[in-house]
Amino acid sequence: MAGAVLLAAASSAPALGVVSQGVFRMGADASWARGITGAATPVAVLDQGFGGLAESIAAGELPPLSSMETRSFDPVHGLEGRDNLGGRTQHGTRMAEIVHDVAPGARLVLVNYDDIGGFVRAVEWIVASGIPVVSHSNSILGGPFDGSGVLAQAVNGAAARGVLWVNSSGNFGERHWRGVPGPAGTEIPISPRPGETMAFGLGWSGAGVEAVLLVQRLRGDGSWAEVARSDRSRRTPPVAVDGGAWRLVVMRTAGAEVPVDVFSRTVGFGAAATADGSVATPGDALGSLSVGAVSWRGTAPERYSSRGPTQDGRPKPDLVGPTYVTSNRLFPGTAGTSASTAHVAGAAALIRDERIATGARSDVWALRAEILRRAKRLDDRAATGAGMARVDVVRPRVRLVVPSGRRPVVRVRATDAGTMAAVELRLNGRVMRTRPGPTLAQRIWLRDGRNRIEVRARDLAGNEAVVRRTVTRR
Ligand SMILES: [Ca+2]
Ligand SMILES: [Ca+2]
Repeated sequence: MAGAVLLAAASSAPALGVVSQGVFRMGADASWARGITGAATPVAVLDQGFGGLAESIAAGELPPLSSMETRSFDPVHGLEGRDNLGGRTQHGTRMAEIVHDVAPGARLVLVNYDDIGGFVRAVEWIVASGIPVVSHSNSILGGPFDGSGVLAQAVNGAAARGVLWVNSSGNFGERHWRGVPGPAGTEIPISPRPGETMAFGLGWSGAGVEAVLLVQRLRGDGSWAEVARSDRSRRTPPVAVDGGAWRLVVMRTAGAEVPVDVFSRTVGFGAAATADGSVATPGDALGSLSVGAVSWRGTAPERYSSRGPTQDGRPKPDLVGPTYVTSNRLFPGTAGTSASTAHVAGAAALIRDERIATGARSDVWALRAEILRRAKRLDDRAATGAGMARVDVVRPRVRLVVPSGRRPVVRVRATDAGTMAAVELRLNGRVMRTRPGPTLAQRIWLRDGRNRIEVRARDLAGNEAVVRRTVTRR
């Protein structure tokens, strides 16, 4: 009978979820091996909407609703919310799935908001609830982008009260323009596709300066008609494109000549785009741990990944996280700095738990410093900051066996608490064999005298062990 009950329970249990490749890239599994899963660190996933939540839970990609907490600051659409363009969205659900993949023991608190007012109320609620880590993968395109805007101040306030705020730097590397517009206006060419919905924002630093952004469409008579313009929030409403030729005009209407940043939610700026300074807000906040994007397979930052400096000259992002991952098999290839941010928030929960377990300080500044210290340095520091986020910073252990004789079969076995990437065998400086995974066996021909054998073993988090041995044959 017990067997039958067990069988019934197993067949009605949710299917096992898929785990993001970014988990292994960061070496989160090395923490799991020590029993660290984030159980001591609740994580708030703050987003605009959590569509598809029930389906995700049913698929085993999120815990049951009874073991999560939810809170909505969208009075119209509730937790389901709407995205920046007013559409239905599953964005928050994807982000929660990633945090859950990285830190499966962390209690998830799903919080959504509709706009700036809702964002500020959500931040206050998160701080009052004592949640130590926030994953926020969104940007607002109305500036300033110098860390002094309303959202940035809310984030700074949360950080000052003990919250590690992890924020996407944004996907605006090719959707950002910077220039000094005159009172007559400066044109920014755009080529939207029919069916696309556009939205834009702009920002500047400096008291007394005012600027406006116009969205214009070409008329049949060759003149330009205004379709939309930025409002006091320094954003345009969404504009649906039904064909035709379009352009933007950015115009300074008051104050000194200062650089103005223009951001686009969807259409790219092509050759007119400026990658530098493409961090929107609140990724610009001093109190934000801002995250750029690198494919989990590589080390080069994605072209779209926003990079600093901020309008006031500070470097951002602070680090990068893995992206283009699958955290739910129905949605392969979740991309952008969004996915990277959720990975880093999950990693923060694991690292905080480790610090608690070892009696180390677990406050926001100690935690932030350790996350940055553990990052794997990459090229292009302007786009990658301290480097690729990782949990595992321990090198693999390597066992190398070289039997006697002139033509021995050399055996290598690497062990690691994380996941092994590859082992490589060199003889007298030449690569003899490279194998994915932890083991390698290779017959080698030894020459008279001294032979140098070298093994390199690398885990997926990029920690490399090098073992060298000299063998002499006569
Ligand atoms: Ca998953
Ligand atoms: Ca390792």
